[in-house]
Amino acid sequence: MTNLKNQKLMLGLTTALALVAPAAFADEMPPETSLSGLDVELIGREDIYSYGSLDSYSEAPMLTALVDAGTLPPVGERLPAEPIVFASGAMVDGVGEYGGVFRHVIGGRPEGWNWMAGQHQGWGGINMAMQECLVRQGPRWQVRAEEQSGPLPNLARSWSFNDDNTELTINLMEGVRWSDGDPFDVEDVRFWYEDNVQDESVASRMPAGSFGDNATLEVIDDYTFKFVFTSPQSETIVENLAYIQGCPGPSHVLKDQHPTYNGDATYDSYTQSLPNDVTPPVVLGAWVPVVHRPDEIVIMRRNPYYFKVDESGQQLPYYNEMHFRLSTWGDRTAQAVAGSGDFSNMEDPGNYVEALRQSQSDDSPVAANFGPRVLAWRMVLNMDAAGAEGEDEAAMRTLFRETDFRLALSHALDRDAIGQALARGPFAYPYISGFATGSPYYDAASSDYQPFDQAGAMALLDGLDVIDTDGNGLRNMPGGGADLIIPVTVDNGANASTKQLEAMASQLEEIGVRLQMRGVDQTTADTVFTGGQFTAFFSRDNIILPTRESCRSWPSGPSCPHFNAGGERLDFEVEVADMLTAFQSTGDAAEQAKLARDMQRLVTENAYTIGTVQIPAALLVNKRIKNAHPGVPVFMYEWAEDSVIRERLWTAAEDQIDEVLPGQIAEY
Ligand code: BQZ
Repeated sequence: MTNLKNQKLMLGLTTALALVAPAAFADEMPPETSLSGLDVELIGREDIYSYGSLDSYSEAPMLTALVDAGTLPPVGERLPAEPIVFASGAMVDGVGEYGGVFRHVIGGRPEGWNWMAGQHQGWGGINMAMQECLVRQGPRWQVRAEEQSGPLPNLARSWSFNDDNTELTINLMEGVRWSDGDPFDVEDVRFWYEDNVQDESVASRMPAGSFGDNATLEVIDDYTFKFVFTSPQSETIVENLAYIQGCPGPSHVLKDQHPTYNGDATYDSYTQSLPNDVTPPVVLGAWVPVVHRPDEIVIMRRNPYYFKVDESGQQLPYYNEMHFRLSTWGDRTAQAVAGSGDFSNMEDPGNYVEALRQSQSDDSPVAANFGPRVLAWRMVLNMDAAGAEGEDEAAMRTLFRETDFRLALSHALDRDAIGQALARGPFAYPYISGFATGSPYYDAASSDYQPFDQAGAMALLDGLDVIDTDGNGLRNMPGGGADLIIPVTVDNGANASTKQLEAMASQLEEIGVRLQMRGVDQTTADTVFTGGQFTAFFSRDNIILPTRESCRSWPSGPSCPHFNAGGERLDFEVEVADMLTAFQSTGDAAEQAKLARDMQRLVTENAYTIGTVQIPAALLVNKRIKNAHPGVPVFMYEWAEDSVIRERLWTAAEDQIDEVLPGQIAEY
């Protein structure tokens, strides 16, 4: 996989491709202006962290007091024999000082702490602060191209395939403990996979049967297991074991709540068994939620059993406390620019110009660096006609299965106008479907562009007998049916989404198609989308890798994508599904790039989703935060909250923010 950050290489590749590859489509993508700036020194995988034992370990002074009081075992007994050791060479400000608070502001709200059952904790980095996953993707942004051999290890320390790549043996770290001191071991992984992922009644982030074409798990010993596949796989499949899919939960807490082990439990009671108003949950992450004041704040305290250290033997993280102020996504950027928050992914172009203006001043608490375009917006049409409730919905979904219908909607869009409605300036670029241009798999020459063409759009609808038979200005369903009014669900807290949907609606109205916006809160939007409970759905998605939250955009499993969950696959979808399987089963980067180009061609020429625009994003981190490496992308292999490696961040004593709960740890 070419390295994401090496824009010069990418630019060279793209130029080379443009010179060599013939124009594949009548309408090629327009030229793109990149806003990404920084050149960053790329390093090796082992230059970030490795596993090993050190001569001695130390801990945050507040923990020593608890050890002296007999509340905690000594740090050497709380750490694994060979913890993860972060290399100082990759820490721009070196090993850190303990203490203080890292201040997040987020727009989401904790749904509950049972992440294995699909509950989120409010997004914006809170999920990743609590969860640790088998492998890790975020820090890969800084790994040089020739070492991009797959995900980084984490709880899974190493893995290997058998001769014909049909078995993947995984070796777990030994001696890791949950935040309540309970040992992490293979039973946690088995419970995650067999009783959450593979149990169709659990809404896990990895749908049943979607991993390795329904792989089975075999336990070998307390720290070793293997997946057995029905067909050969490759390193790529291991990417699925990263956040958000591959993060085991505490089996010693949850098994008793699961219907398979408790006859009085239901799947609903299981999902709700770790309610957001009961703290602290048991976690593996660097910080533990100890206070949740609804709509106000989640306060997290360091996890005394966290299994990572710096090269001097200091147990991580450095911050004793992490805050998640429960506000809005726009306020996250406003507070970062004002200096009252420490972090923001700038992703609402509506506030880009003002945020950039303020961040340019010398005394600004933050600096803004743009990356490539990784945030893309699209409307998906539910094509699962068989799963529709009622004749009208079934008829609408049947119409959505017509490629000419989707192409008509795509051609009806003036994407330049939508981009400018979002934010004046050079930010927006057309998005059709498939990979965003910031993906290493994006290829402009393989992208069929649907330019603004109202006449062409109307001709396509006429050809489908979708015409205005009653003269009221709205086209009717084929055969003189009902007016064509498409309900579209959208997160009403996502300004950039609602703005674009309004622009899209007014443009489609011009060709006689009405969108009926259904605004819901973020948690409902997430549930509606992943449950396929919508006619149409508008959202922002960052389609960079076909192995991350793949069910949101690709036919990557029996009930994927969410917008054709149970439906019969369209012909091109069958081809894309086969390409995805081939993509996961080859370790050959050139073969993967070709498969990705073919997937991009199919999903764009068939308007699999109805894209609007894509934008670059900029990461804002307060200047008092040390080790926030310059150039961390908002999203590449994962969101910046993972890529910036928060367990390595620290603030000098004189700049630390006072803790709200000094000296405290989670009490179970
Ligand atoms: C980043 C991210 C970290 C989810 C969420 C949110 C959910 C989606 C998506 C983003 C938020 C922030 O994105 O917008 O900048 O901090 O959390 O997880 O959009 O509604 O379901 O996929 O990641």
